[in-house]
Amino acid sequence: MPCVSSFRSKLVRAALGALAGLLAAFTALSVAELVAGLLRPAAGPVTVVGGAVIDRTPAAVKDFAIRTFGENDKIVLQLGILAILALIAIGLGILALSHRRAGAAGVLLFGIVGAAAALSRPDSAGAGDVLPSIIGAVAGALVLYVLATKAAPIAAPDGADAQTGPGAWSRRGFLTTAGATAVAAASAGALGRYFTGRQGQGAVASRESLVLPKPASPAPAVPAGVQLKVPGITAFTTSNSDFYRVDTALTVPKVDAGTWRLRIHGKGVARPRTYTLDQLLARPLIERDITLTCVSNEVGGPYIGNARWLGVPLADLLEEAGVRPPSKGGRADQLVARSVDGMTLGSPVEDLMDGRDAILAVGMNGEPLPFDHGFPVRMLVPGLYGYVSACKWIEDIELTTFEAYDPYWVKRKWARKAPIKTQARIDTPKPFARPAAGTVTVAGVAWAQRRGISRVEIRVDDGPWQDADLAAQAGIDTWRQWSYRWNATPGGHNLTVRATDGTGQVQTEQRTRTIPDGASGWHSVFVTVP
Ligand SMILES: Nc1nc2c(c(=O)[nH]1)N[C@H]1C(S)=C(S)[C@@H](COP(=O)(O)O)O[C@H]1N2
Ligand SMILES: [Mo]
Repeated sequence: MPCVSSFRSKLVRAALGALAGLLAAFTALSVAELVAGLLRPAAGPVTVVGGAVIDRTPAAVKDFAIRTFGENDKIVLQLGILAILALIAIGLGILALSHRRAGAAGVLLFGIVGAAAALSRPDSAGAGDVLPSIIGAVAGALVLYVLATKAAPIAAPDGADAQTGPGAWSRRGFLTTAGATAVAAASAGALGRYFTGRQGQGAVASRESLVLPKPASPAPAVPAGVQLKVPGITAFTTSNSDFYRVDTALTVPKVDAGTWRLRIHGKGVARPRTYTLDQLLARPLIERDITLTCVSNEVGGPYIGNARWLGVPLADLLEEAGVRPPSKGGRADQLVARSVDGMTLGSPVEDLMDGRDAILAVGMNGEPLPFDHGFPVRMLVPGLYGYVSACKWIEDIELTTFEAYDPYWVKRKWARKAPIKTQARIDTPKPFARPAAGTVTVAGVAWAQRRGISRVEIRVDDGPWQDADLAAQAGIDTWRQWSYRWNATPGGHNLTVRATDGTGQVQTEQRTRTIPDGASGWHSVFVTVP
């Protein structure tokens, strides 16, 4: 049966090629991980290619990714990159069976793509960053060449099914080499992860040994009534582990507090300075409850959290540096904060010096900042969305103008200035809940940082707006809880909420997208009362 046999030999060929290609890719990535672990974990190929993809993703696609995958967006991206690599590897492996050199060259080409991505990253540490991708690719290319050589006699049409003779021998040879390669690559990967972990240990130790000083100006006592006793309502203070995380970092920067420095310089800075962490901690610290919100938060969305932050008043440092706000003749109207991973965020100097509690935070809910949230120091400005203010892992502050420089997200079509919009969210009942008829407590949070919340209203279906009960207000920079006792009648109902800020401005009904400066519109929830 010549047909079956040729089909089988084709299948064997494809399987051998696929295996060789996948092993080559596995080797390339593992060796790259080892080299990156020794040099700089952030220069690993999946990290740099992922980072380069994030940098080049159009705003709308990114918004879609955040909306669809939420905080898993980075994992989805990395799995996507690995899946594409695997497909290409299989193709190159099959190609290599007939064209060894071409297959190996294909693997090398990917090394060059990785190297180019590494150099294009804003946090690139220079030419050394190409090494993980290049050395990994060379190892992968060698593996593919050798495996293709070993596979050639088996894959040859006549050798494929031989149970004895040269075919069997070469099959054994191929499988032995393949197995040894898999073991070696896995070991290289494990060693790489070990070195990566070791690189972060200094940072972990510096965080564990950090003792936060007592604030010179403690946060005002939180009024007892800020937290309503309604099941299902969001906690007034978000714990560090529950706090949302939004950033572009594929590997969370692990910064050693001992070697960390913050530089302040630029236009109108009469006295540029560089601070150590100890120098910042020796200054009078303030502690404040501040609600941080992401501009990518949809109406009713989860990207908001409230914490007790401890830090240095930013305006003090700016004044010491000789910076004046534009209204007092200052030459710089934009402050650009830069992080160790090359992210840039720009805030209006006027806002930072208008008396609000803009801080360089070192503490979050009584602990040093978690690595995910910017250890050792991050910026935080009440009233501004995170992308124009809340720089994590900050290391550089440059005074400049909006005219002269567009930071990361502004280059990607988000607004230059983005004060937080008034919003209200229904936390309970959840969408499509089936509460029993009778009294149902509708409750949630509302926020309008810097303005505060003066009123929250609920509307059932097309009925009249009814006042909700407001919890105590901790301050104008935090969210405020509210609740409404609804007499639920059987049927489907739409519950809508709207807030009024402290200036008397009613939250707009007009729905907008998150791009370019934050979503607006009323949140509503549909429930069915059985
Ligand atoms: N270095 C760095 N800082 C950053 C970002 C980032 O991507 N990199 N994202 C910003 C955005 S968009 C927001 S909303 C806040 C989120 O802070 P969190 O992750 O601590 O909640 O961090 C801001 N600071
Ligand atoms: Mo954000």
